[in-house]
Amino acid sequence: MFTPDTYRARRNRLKKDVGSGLLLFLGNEEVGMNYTANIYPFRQDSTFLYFWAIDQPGVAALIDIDQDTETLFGDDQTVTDVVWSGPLPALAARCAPAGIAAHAASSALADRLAEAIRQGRKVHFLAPYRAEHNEILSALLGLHGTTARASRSEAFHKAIIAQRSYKTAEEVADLDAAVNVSKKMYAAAMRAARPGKYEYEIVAEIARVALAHGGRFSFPPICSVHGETLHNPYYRNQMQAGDLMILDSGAETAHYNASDITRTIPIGGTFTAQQKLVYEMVLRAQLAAIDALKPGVRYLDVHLLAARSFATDLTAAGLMKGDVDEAVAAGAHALFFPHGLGHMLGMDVHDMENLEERLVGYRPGLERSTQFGLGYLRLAREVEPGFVLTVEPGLYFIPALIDQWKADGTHAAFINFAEVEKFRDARGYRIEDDVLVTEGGHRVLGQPIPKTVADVEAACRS
Ligand SMILES: [Mn+2]
Repeated sequence: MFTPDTYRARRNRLKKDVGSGLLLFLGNEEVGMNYTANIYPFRQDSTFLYFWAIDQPGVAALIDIDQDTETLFGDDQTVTDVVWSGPLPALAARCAPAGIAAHAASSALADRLAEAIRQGRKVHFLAPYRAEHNEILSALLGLHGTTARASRSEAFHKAIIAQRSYKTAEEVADLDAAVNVSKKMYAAAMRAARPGKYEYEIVAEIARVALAHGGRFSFPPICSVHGETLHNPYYRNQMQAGDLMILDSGAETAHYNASDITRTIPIGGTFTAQQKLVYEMVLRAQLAAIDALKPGVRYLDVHLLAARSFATDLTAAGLMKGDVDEAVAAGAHALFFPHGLGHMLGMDVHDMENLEERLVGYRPGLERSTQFGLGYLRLAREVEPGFVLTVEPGLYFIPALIDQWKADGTHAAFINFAEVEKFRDARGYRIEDDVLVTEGGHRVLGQPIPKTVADVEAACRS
């Protein structure tokens, strides 16, 4: 996607920001699903792609900041590899796209690291999110009595976050492209979501669109008429007229950028009066939250703005009572809105989550809340131009949670449980778009995807 100069500049900035020592990057390996040769779809680590541009398993890279060297480690294929997997460029050729100066056999990495450790030099590495990386790091670095996660380099994490948080014009263009694939996915889903169909038939429709654009899903879609279950990749419910389907899905482009979009779709093409009432509360909260986005605004405050919008509307509808600000401060709205407003988006659908949300979405002096609901907010810090994030408020009627709060009297001063009972079977509603923070404010990425009641109903009937 980029020229070798871009990758060199990214690595040079990294060296400058971390300052000294060695930077170790592990590419991802193939992982067996039920036996070694039957693998999960291979996905390279996003940080590895960002700095080294190599989308194949079996490679690692090392930067020696003090000696100003960069080395790619890997092995050329054997003839047997070629028989099964076809020919790949030699390791030397794989260095070219990212302008990597030197390469060596995989076996040389352990020696290089052992020498650095003997000399008492600092080897920076990232917290592993795969079990095999934990093992590889332990073996390479001789981590005794500690996990690789515990001894990861926070300085390395921070230096990567300092680059990946700010999307360049080229990256934004690719994120726009990802949302435009989503637009087609949602057009297909809204056309196909008819009474009598199964959820998996909708997933099949959107998979076809994602694959037909040379990419794939950016995460396993949530597609459910039980949207009140927040993560629900079940797909086996048959949809009935009057049901409401939450579809939360995304496309990954051929250049590894993700979209993450949610729409709530009436099965049969028309929202009932109660569904329309709740849906429009979510739409109002989402539009207000998007409208508030500009440089310097804390995303925590945008989350709370959405929460106040919900509390205001739910109070007007009789489901909540008392003072709106007090209700939100207490967290009473989380009975209906138990998750965060959104998260960073980029090459990862929860961008850089492996580098620790505390470092990506929070900062010293702004720590994560322990309150139910607010504690799930992944992004709270001030947003800046170049940030791409999701805005995804939702309202949910979760019978188990309603029953527990009612039995315990939780926030009884703010919740009108008798009225909530009338919405017991109203299920889940969420609307999500992807937004770029700009110097002047914000821009919703991609071409618009239907989200007013009238536009969604029209798309479902087309
Ligand atoms: Mn999301």
